[in-house]
Amino acid sequence: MVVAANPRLRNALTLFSARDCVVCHRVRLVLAAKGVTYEMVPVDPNHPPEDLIDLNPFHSVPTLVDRDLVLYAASVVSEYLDERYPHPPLMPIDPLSRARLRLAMLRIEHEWVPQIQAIQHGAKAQIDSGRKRLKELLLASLPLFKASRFFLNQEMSLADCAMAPIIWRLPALGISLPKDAHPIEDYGQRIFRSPGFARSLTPEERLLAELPA
Ligand SMILES: N[C@@H](CCC(=O)N[C@@H](CS)C(=O)NCC(=O)O)C(=O)O
Repeated sequence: MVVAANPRLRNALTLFSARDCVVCHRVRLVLAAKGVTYEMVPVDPNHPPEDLIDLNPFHSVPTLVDRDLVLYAASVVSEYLDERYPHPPLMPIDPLSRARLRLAMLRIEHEWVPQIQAIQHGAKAQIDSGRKRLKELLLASLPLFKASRFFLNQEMSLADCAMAPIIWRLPALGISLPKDAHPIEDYGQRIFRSPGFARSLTPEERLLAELPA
């Protein structure tokens, strides 16, 4: 392992992150919600740097280095951060609610994020089907956005850290929602207004939508 020898990783906490990536944004939002200071190493995921190749067998971002610990996969990194920095807690305490939120995050990861990646990197047919599917997923979830202040929970949670970066990107992804889907926009505004959200954005991501005044 090359952590100790790498001068880039002298800081206690380092995050290898793309400049515009919905999955990296998820982890940056957790860090921002916790008020944790860290160093971001910007990565072009198509050309991962040597140190990331040494540290992570998948060469993927986000990758977190906390002294000798190297973590990858946004779900693993997010849950670690929530345990390592307990305040404010981003998971409820009862097992049922925790399980529901974990399942929601799994579905976001496996059903929603691939649509975004298709829209951002796919050919015309993939872009069109990605937009259609993402809109369907959003509209099918409308009752959940109406049901509570945050996603499936009354307090902000790790699931919001996975969901809000998607909602932030909707204008840039070319997805507009009908008027009766305003609870989704209202939900977005609630999260975008938190000071942590502004801090979670890279300069590139800041250009994708407008922060509320
Ligand atoms: N399952 C991974 C996926 C993250 C992901 O898709 N990252 C992209 C950038 S947005 C990436 O690193 N792609 C390059 C690769 O996987 O080699 C996670 O949860 O962290």
